[in-house]
Amino acid sequence: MFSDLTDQLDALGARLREALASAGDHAALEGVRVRFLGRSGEITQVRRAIGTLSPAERPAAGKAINDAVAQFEAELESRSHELDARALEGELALAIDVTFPGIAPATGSLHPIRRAMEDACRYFERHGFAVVLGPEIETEYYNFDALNIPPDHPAREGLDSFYLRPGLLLRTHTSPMQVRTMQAHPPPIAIVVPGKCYRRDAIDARHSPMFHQIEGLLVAPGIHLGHLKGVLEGLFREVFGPKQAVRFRPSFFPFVEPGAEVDTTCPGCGGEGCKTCGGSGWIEIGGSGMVHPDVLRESGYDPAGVTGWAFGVGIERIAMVRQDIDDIRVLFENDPRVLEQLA
Ligand code: 2NM
Repeated sequence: MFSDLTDQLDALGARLREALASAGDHAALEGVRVRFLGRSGEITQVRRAIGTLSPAERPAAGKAINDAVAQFEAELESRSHELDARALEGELALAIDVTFPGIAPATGSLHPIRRAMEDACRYFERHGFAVVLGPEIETEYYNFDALNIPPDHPAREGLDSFYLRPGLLLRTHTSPMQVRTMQAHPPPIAIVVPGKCYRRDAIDARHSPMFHQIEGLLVAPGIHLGHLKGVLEGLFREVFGPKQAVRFRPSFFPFVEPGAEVDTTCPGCGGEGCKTCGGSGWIEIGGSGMVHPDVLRESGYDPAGVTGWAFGVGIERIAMVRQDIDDIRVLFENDPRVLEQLA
């Protein structure tokens, strides 16, 4: 009887809904589909019952079953979406909360030595000097002979310089590259050579066996110390501030004549006198002079036709004065907390 069929479909629907509610994933859901709507599933048994109905009742019964199957399929589909949605929610719960405050990335910074070196190089490039780099391992010829440093000079001894073998050593200054550049290029020449230098000094607050220098060289007809003073004034204003002055004190270096130590206004006190400058108002920052005729000749230049000056400045000295550091070791220990503070 038709009403029996309706009851059967209703009962089937109720059991299907129960099964759907307890199917927790897609595999379980597929099991439910097979059990109720599969070829040998429960709905097939209901269809078989059509055979017991009168021919007049059969079309309506077929339609009722088909409608029920469509309804069941829709319920399966809806449960499937529900499971997807729940899975997505679970994933989102574990994912990034985009409304949470961000974590600032730890960014590095230039080391104070590198910064001082780049500031100095930038100044010279702006004024038409070429920045030249050279080897840290040099021959005795370029490091000493070509620079008019006599054979009996103490710097030549193994006690003061790092020799790899006789005739070959770690450069003690960057001047060797200046001679190399002069030998390779005719005058006029305007270069700076920044880089690492090595001397066999015991480590203390002011000395490190490896340190950095920037040396400058300007050779052309008519070049004199007045040009040097102006260029150095510009350099110190670039790295220390706008009010720097320059003072020369006569001194001796074998590769220049005359030679002079270079002082600049103490940036710590502006010249008033403080702990940084020992009360004098000046700090010693490098050496300089007119390139010795012997050095020009050895470089292939004619001292009768051109003159030139050269200077050397300690990069660590610049960095220490700028950052108010009183121990050079702070620059080489590379404690990240200190570097962060100096950034
Ligand atoms: C200094 C002091 C004085 C210097 C001389 C030369 C060269 F190669 F042209 F002869 N380069 N650098 C020089 C002169 C360096 O450093 C304290």
